[in-house]
Formats: sequence, structure tokens, C-alpha cells
Amino acid sequence: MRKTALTASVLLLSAILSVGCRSSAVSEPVKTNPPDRKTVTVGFSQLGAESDWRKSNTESMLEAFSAENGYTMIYKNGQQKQSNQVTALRMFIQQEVDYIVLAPETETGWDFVLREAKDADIPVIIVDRRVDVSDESLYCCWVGSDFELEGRKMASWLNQFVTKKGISASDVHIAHIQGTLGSTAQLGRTKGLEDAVREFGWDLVASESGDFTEVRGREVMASFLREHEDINVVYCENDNEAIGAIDAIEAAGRRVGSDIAKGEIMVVSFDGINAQAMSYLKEGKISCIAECNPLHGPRVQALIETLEDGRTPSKYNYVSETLFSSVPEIKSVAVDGIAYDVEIVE
Ligand code: GZL
Repeated sequence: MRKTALTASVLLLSAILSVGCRSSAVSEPVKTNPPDRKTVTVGFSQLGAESDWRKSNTESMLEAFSAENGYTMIYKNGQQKQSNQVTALRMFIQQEVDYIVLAPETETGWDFVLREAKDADIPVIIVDRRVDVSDESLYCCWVGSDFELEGRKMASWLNQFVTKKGISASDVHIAHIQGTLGSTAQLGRTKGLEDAVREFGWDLVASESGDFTEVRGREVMASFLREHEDINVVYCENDNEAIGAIDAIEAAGRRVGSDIAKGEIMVVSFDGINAQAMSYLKEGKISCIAECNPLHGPRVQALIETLEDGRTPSKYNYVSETLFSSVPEIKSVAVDGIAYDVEIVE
């Protein structure tokens, strides 16, 4: 582990931790490049380019690990296939990179290749989704979102909404477009909804994966509408699915919006990075978006600076996030007795 100036990494880490986690803000890459340090080589295995969230995440990583910041980044796009990511990690090991950063497609199937990285004494940082491994020492640390909390905040918002509008639980008919099955984002957001369905007695009409893409979101929503007439809420696990679902709803001659009593279909979503989705939010076509912040580049950089400095970062590093909504009556939600503000977007 190379030693670098303590001041540089402390300043970097404090700068990152103090930055508000705003998906609408652009986190500037934090300059490091201590004068006495050789270039740090980072192998980054990204899972794909399925969504606007993913593209923003990749841009943030490439920007943070630039040559001017003192890094060489070897970037590999897994194109939504774990096998491609495993191949990339093995290539990084062969190239003897200083660090491996992995954004895993799904949680399982990583034990062998992470063991190979550990045997090669290459620290691995997991970013965004989690890995489910038999030995947690196979990776150094993780940074990302609390996806179950995102789902629970959304469910709390929905419960407040139907309660304020006097809509009985049995009249809440939810179509659920899930993300990539087995991904941490899907597992957490799905659990948040399914626990609320059991707790509040809502009607979960149908669930199917839209794989976090606009095309599948449109296809799944169209099939839901063909099979079910009573849907009045659509819970999309990312904005690209929501955009596709809205297309399908309007193509079927239905209206999207929060006026469920008048037959509108209310759409809620996750991410808050897609310009079209934020525009739909302002128009009221999407009623609530749970922020999922993609700008992990500076955060991963801070973790590597800590390691470069010979210090041990926290194992799990959560990003704090908000809710965006176009419904002015709901200004905060509570989960486990903790209040979370809702940012009203007009
Ligand atoms: C969440 C991330 C998810 C986003 C989707 O951190 O893994 O994957 O919510 C993206 O938009 O495709």
C-alpha cells in the first residue's frame, strides 16, 4: 500500500462526506494526485448501460478516475452479463491493477473470482448493488444506496397519499414493474412494496420484471393493461421503466396522474436522474420519485484514497437520499420512526 499525503486524503474524504447526495447536482471529481505518488491503476467492471442511471454512474466513475487526478482507469462494460464481468475481473488480475471496482449485475456467483482477486492481493471495492458471498473479507468495502429504505419510503408516501385521499386499501390496485431480478436494487425495492402490501392490505395486481429498461417497461405495462382493468397505481423500480409504462398507458387511451378517484393511473418510480422522468414529475405524470444517487465516482475515489493512505475505510458506506414529489400535501415520510423530507417539485 503506497503512502500518500494524509492531508490530501482527509480533505478528500471530508469533502465527499459533506457533499449533499443530490442526483440533480453534479459532484465535481475531487482532485488528489499527490505530487509524490505514482499513478494508481483501477480496473472498473461496470454491469452495463441499461438505464440513464447507469450511464450517469459510469460518467461519474470515469471523471473521478482521470489521468489528471492521478489514475489510470481500465473500464469494462459487462453488457448485462455476469460472465463478461468475471472475465473482466480476471483480466484486471492478470494486469496486476492496484484496485478492482465492481458494479455487480446481481448478488450471487462472485465467490470464486473474488477469491482469485484476494489471492492476488488486489483490494476489491463493490459499488452500487451488493454481492452475496460466503466470506465478506473477499471484498474490502461497498458504497451505494439502501434500496430497501428507498422502497419503504415510497410505500410510506403511497400510504399517506391514499389515506389523505380517503381511498380504502382494498381499492388500491398496484401493478409492479420490477428491476433486474436478483439485483440488490430490485430485491430491496420489491421488499419495501411487498411488506407494505401485507401491512396495509393493498391489492397487488401483478408483478413482472422490466429489467430497468424503457422498452421492457412499455411491454410489461401493455400486457398488464390487457389483462387487468382495475390497475390504478404503477410502482416502477426505475425511471426508464416508468417512461415506458407511461407510453403504454397513454397508448391504451388511459390518463396518468394522481387523481385516482377520477380514473387516472398514478405512477411512482426510483432514480431521479433522467431528465424526461423529472419533467414528467413536474407535469404530474409521475407522482413520486425516490432518489437513487448514481454519482459514486468521488465516493469510490475517497475510499481508494483512504486505502492508499494505509487506513481502513468503513465496510459499508450508505448514500443519503431524498424523495421528489409533485403532490404538495405530503412533505415528509416516516420509516421506523425516522422522518425523511419530501422535496416538492413544481
Ligand atoms: C440502483 C441501480 C439501478 C437503478 C437503475 O443503484 O443499480 O440500476 O435504479 C439501474 O436505473 O439500471
